[in-house]
Amino acid sequence: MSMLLPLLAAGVARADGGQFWMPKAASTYAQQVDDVFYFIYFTDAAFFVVLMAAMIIMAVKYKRRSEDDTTPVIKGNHTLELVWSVFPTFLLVAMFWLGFRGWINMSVPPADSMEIRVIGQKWNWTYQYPAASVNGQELPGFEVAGADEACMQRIGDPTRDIECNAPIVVPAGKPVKLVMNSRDVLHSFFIPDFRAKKDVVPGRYTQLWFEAPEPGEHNVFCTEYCGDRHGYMYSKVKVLPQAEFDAWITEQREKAKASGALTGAALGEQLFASKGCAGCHKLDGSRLVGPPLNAKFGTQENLEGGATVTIDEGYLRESILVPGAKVVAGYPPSMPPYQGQLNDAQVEGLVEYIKSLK
Ligand code: HEC
Ligand SMILES: [Cu+2]
Repeated sequence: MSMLLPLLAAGVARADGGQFWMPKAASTYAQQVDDVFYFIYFTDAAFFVVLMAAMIIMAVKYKRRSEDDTTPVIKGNHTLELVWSVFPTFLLVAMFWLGFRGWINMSVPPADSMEIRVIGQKWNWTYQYPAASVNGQELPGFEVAGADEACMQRIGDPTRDIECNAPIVVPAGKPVKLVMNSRDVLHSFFIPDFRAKKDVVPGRYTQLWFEAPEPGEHNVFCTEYCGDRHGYMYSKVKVLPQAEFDAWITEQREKAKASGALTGAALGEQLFASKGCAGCHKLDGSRLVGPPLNAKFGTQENLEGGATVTIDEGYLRESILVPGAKVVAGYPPSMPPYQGQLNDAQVEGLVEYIKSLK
């Protein structure tokens, strides 16, 4: 009977509004993930009960009773074989269908998503918000640096509050797309309540999107073991009502403007001039030594050798660090590699700057 306990537990409510197996479902696609989980879970549970019962009944019923008990010769049963092949096929197709539907939904961010950059680093998260023009005023982007230094210094101190890391703040009822990369090793961004998880990889950009219909707070964990303080890569998603979010983000942008520190696209703009890019690339659509870089993001590029690529964050990064890897058709491979010349924050800034060019 104790075998059945976890099965019964599936219906037990938790304090956070979730159920025994799953925390509260707090994103638009979370229910679809749970549907697949519970469908597979109860299918397995039902088969488990039927199979174990059949095994026990048959073991008792057909036990060899005497020395001269003989085994009957059975030549197969087409009806039975068809039933046990066809019936599970339908179950598997249903599992595939539920899973595939949810997966497609999770993989494709809606076109009107708000974009936030997430940078993983031993051992905190950094969130970068884009610049915007508010009431005709140009306000810069800003960064919510993952960890409070003084707090992190006390790591290992048992009285320390674990919440050193600043939360990622997002609006309720609006799709948010995270464009993520790592500055060092593999990390993974996981929001259990949203059923959202994606690896955060050095040298590559990965995407994750979600929409949280209700305001609230949810845990963020790193789920890729990344060193001895991996467990401290803990943060929160703070979902605010749209109006509160707007007030928050404008305040942060105004602070960034007042402080004048360059991050993201603004840093990229400054580097574009200071690192010699402007000597070979124009931003008005015309050709210089290299191709113009405005209005390029998201378009297709023809490469030397006949291939084409979509210009995305990964391609831009590679074109800056190792230009020889993919050479644009009709241009000489004359761009110097910037690998080792620019740090990650600088490359990220240049990528954001090129993305922003119309
Ligand atoms: C000496 C000239 C030169 C300098 C300096 C230079 N580039 Fe380039 N760049 C080129 C040429 C030529 C190409 C096209 C051939 C190729 O793909 O390597 C190119 C290609 C690119 C591409 C791919 C463009 C596309 O349309 O696919 C990007 C992005 C880029 N450069 C960014 C930069 C950035 C950012 C800098 C400064 C950090 C820079 N470049 C500095 C000459 C230069
Ligand atoms: Cu990590």
